[in-house]
Amino acid sequence: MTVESTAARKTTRRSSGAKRTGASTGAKKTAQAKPGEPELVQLLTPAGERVQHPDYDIDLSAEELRGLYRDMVLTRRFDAEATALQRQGELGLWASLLGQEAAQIGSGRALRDDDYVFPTYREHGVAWCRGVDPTNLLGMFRGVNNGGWDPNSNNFHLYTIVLGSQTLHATGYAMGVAKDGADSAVLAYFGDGASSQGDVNESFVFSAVYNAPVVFFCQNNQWAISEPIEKQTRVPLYQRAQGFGFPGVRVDGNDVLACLAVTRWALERARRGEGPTLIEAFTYRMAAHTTSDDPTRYRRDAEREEWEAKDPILRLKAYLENEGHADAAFFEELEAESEALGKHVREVVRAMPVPDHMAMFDNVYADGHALVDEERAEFAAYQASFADGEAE
Ligand SMILES: Cc1ncc(C[n+]2csc(CCOP(=O)(O)OP(=O)(O)O)c2C)c(N)n1
Ligand SMILES: [Mg+2]
Repeated sequence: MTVESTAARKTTRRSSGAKRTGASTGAKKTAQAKPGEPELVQLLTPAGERVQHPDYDIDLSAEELRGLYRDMVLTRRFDAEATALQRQGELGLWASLLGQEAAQIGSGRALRDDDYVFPTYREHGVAWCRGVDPTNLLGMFRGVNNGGWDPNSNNFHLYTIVLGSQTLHATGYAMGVAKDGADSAVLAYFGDGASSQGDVNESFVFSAVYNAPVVFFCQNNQWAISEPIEKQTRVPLYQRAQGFGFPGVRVDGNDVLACLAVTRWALERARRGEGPTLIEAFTYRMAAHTTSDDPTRYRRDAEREEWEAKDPILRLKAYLENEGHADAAFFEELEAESEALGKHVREVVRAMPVPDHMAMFDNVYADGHALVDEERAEFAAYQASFADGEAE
C-alpha cells in the first residue's frame, strides 16, 4: 500500500464540485451482460491462468502475489476457527466469509491508510487488511463488547448489522472528506440483499449529486439469507449505477487480482474528484448465512459444488505454483502460521472476561438520556431479583 505523506496530500486539493466530472456514467468499458452470461472483469481464471483485460490490468511482484495469498489463507483460517468456536458455544453467532476472501482482500488491499471503510458484519478479510486485531472482531460475537475496536484507529468503522445504513454513513463521511479538500476515498460494503434497501438507493442519489468520493462495493454472494438474487433485481446489479449517474462494473469476486485492480481504479477516480463508482463483486457465499442458518433448506448442493470449482484461494495457489512464484517452503510456513493464528484466536476468545452487564448502558449516548436511565434502573432491579443477585 502506498501512502502519500500528509503534506503531499494536503496540497492535492479536490477540484470544485462544478468542475468535477461526476456526470460521466461510463466505466472504462461498458459491460453489457448477456442473459445467463454475465460479463465480468477477470484477470485470473478459475484454473489459475493469468488473462489480460484491456482496461483493468495490474502488475504485481511475486512478493505482492504471495502477500495476497497469505491474506486470503489466514482470513479463511480465522473464519474457520470462529465457526468452530461458535459450534462449541464460545461465540453466540458467527457470519462466515467463506468463498468471499478474494473480494475482500482484493478490495481491502486497494485502500490507502487514510481511506475510510464502512463494513457490514461479514467483512473479516477487510478488517484484516486494515490491521484490526482479528480477536477484536470476536468480542461482539461473544457478547462481551458492543463493537470491539476504535474505528478511527484503523479507519475501519464498526460492523453494521442494520442492512445498508452504512452506505449512508459512508456517503456523508465522503461528502465531509470532499469539503475538507482531502483526497482520501471511502469504501462502503454491502450485500446483494441490502441493494434493495432504501438507504442504499438514497446513498446512490446523494453521492452522485454531490459527487462524493465513495466507492460502493457490493458483494453479490447470490443469497440474502434464503432469498436468491433473482428476488432482488431484474437487471445485473452493477447496471443500476447508470440510472443514478455513475459507473458500475462487475468484477469476478473470486479473482483477487481483478478485485484489487478494479477497486484501485474506482478509488483513484474518487480521489480525482470524479465521484462514486459501484463495483459488483460476483461471488458466492459458500457457508450458511450465519451459524443460525441451515442453507440445505433452501439451496441445492450442486450450486455450491459449482462454485467450489471457482475457489479464490485455489486459483491463486495454482498460479503461484505454475509461475514458480512460491515454493513448497512458503506453503509449509504459511500452514504453520495459519495453525498458530487459529490457536491464538481460540486462546484469546476463551479468556475474554465477562463484562459488567450494566456497562451496556454506558455508551448509548455521549451525555446520557432519560430513557436509557430508566432502562438501566429497570435492568438493575431485574438483576437484583435473582437469588445470587445476577442473571446468568
Ligand atoms: C434493515 C434490516 N432488515 C433486515 C435485517 C435482517 N437481515 C440480516 S442479514 C440479512 C440478509 C442480507 O443479505 P445481503 O445483503 O445479501 O448480505 P449477505 O448476508 O449475503 O452478506 C437480513 C435480511 C437487517 N439486519 N437489517
Ligand atoms: Mg448476499
